[in-house]
Amino acid sequence: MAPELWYPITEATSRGGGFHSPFGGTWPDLGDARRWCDGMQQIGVLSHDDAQRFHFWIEHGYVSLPNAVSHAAIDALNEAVERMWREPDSVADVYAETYDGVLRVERLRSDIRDAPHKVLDLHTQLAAAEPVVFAQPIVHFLQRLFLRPPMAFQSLYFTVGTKQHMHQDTAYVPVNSPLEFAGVWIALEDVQPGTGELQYFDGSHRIPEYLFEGQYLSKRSDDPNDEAFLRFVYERSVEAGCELVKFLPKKGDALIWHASLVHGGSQEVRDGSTRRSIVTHFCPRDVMPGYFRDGMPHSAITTAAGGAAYRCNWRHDA
Ligand SMILES: O=C(O)CCC(=O)C(=O)O
Repeated sequence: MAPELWYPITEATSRGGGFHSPFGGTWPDLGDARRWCDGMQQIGVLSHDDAQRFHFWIEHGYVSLPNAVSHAAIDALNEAVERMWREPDSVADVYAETYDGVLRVERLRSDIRDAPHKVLDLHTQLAAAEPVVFAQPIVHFLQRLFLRPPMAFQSLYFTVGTKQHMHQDTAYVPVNSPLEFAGVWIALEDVQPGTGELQYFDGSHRIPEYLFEGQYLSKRSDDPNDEAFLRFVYERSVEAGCELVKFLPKKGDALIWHASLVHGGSQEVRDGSTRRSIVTHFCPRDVMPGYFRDGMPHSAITTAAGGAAYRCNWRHDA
């Protein structure tokens, strides 16, 4: 008689393991991510501390890395930025986004300093930004998140609080794999309450997705209307019971967040207060920022962090 080869699987180990989102993501976005995390620790791809951080990321949508960047590196960057404001022509290609009612991208000028602004892409323009943006603990985490080399592609330097509404970066930071990127926020001074501190909804990377035009995670850059999106992500985060957390880091601390984490700048900004910080978006080297699409001119991709990472930026002048 033929042996009975069929047997029922009563306790499936895998639950299918697909991504939470139809747009994919990084491995912690897999339904089975905790198994991957434990397995990668067992074979030495992740250390005990790495695995702890990823278990936290899977649930909360961010990690904080205390003392990720040395004070010496930050002082050098802050000094280089001061020099840049004094002599804007000494830096080849620095642009700032200004928003006095109308949003503009302009070549850096000293008078922009006193108006609301974000300085763009210092990660490619100032040598002093390299040891900050590509600090080892940050690159280490991103390599393990992407499981390939990270590439810095869009950075913003802030002197004062942004008062930016609570949002998900997916709307404004298009890449050709829409959930394969992360935001890295580095404190360039101790952040005090009342300075427009960064805030985020803990766990909001898992709220339902808002689709622009019924199909995209990112908003068209020529569409000024994002009110419905902003209301949606705020209300869904509150409904999901996500706690609103204010980030009060010390100089050198970093926060890395999931592309879908709802975050923004607190609206309370004391007159004259500063909150020096730099935010950089990173994707894997083989993923392309939106500005590489459709034949847009872009700057070259170059290696950083001794070959452990890459960088690129949008060529505003092209
Ligand atoms: O630093 C802030 O206040 C907000 C930054 C932010 O929301 C972003 O860069 O996406």
